[in-house]
Amino acid sequence: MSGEKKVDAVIIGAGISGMYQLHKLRKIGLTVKVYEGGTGVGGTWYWNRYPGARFDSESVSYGYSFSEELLQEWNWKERFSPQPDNLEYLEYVADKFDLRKDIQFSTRVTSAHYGEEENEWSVATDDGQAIKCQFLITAVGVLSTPFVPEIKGLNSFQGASWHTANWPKEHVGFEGKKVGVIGTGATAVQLIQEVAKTAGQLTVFQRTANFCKPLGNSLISDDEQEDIKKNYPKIFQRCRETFGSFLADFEKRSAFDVTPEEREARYEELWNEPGFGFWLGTYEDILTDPKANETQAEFARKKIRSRVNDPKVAEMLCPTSHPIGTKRMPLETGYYEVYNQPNVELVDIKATPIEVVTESSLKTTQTEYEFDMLILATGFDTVTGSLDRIDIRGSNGVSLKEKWVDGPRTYLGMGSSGFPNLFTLVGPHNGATFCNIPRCIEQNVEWVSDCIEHMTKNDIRRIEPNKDAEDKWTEHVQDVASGSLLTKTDSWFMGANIPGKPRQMYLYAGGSPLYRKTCDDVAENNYEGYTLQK
Ligand code: NA7
Repeated sequence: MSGEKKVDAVIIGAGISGMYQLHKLRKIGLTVKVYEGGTGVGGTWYWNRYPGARFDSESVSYGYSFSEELLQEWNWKERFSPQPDNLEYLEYVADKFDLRKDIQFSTRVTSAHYGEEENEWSVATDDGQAIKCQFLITAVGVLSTPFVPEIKGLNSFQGASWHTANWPKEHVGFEGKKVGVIGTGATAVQLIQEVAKTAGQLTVFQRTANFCKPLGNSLISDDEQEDIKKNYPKIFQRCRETFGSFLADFEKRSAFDVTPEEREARYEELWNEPGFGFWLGTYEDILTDPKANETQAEFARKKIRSRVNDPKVAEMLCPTSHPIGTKRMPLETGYYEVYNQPNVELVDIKATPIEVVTESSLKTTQTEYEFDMLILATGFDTVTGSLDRIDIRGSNGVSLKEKWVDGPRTYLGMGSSGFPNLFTLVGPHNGATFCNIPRCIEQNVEWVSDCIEHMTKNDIRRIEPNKDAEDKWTEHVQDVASGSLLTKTDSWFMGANIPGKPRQMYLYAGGSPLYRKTCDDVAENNYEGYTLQK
């Protein structure tokens, strides 16, 4: 290796968390180097350029809250902002805070090894460079390692083919094309609505039907813009108080505290309201009581049936295999109506599984479909995937991936014992993974920054989670989820979308306010559960 350098902190990733972490550490006076695999900033919004990609959080609740000036300068154009605007916003932030000068683009970190003697991390990158640092901060994202399932012959396909998270920068037109889409998760739902507008023929391969609800997007008027800018403190305060840091929050009553008529009326209201209210703003027992859950699930199925003309197709689109709300609910604009179009076909690949992909087609057990384009909207190796692809080794050369072979073990989702001075932003078991993500990213970044500032001010050189604190937190993460229906569903929350991945809860499901309080208490009690050394 050549050109070994040294900085106080290395940050891996220049998405929303890495960018803010860089800004904060610079303010404390640290020297920082950020490595980013893409050619620009933006993370999720850099990679996911597929047509239809947009926020499913309200734009006003999504942007950074740390700079009043930024809040007042930036105008969100749509209630749920589309990807090109989101990327433009993050590029604007990078310019405004002059972030790029400390970011090395088109570079991936391949390994990071901790050296006990010098209390330093040695970080290597795929351009053959090396750098040393005291603090290693992963800002690698939750949904950033695309998952491509093993489908026989997939590589032999000669037409255009991409995973949605590797969408090309150039314009992709669907006019008159025969397009296949595999998957019907939140990504596919956004994409399918767009492809169906112009494709000659669109065939959607669905394994599991999802509960989707209307997004309720609209343009933000000048008057609304003015109002939003006056109300940012209230908006962010609201986000600090709600379970998932969204604007919506659960009601403090059971679905059975009201009459069936009242319940239906409430579901109707939530269905028609923009955003996630129908998911995270419903009765408090929806995610714990199967009977309560079924009242809402059946309401959603009725909505689907009322929007899809062919009863057989409608039934294929009605989820029956999991409780409503136990997967991230895709938000849609005319998704169900797409299946009324003559150019769109839905294929149930549980009934007729995919057998093989050829140079120009996909064959199920029943039919062969010819395609010009085959799109994989098959999700991600979530939460741990992007950490696993880096060879991270702590004290005594122990590998993080190997330590986590039966599932992650963390303290607060921000670090792991045996890995001193490593902070995993939005890592496994972290409150930020089940959250309106930028809101919780800010909490993570601010907590880590305060911790590092505390260390520098007090000449503390090393911080490491204690094994018993880690054991307790890891157990707590599973306990919190165990009472809920979330654990009953095969979702990416449970790692169940990846063959062979240990099936357990990867997110902290205790809610943002409790997570925030726990982290604050730990810091106030002199970083309880950590060992700090001079
Ligand atoms: P998701 O939600 O993981 O969805 C992936 C989709 O791909 C889902 O419909 C899967 O079906 C399908 N899939 C996965 N593997 C296969 C195979 N082998 N064959 C057929 N179909 C398959 O990912 P998204 O990108 O949509 O959304 C991820 C998050 O991004 C979302 O939660 C939002 O937070 C934004 P399955 O349901 O597993 O049967």
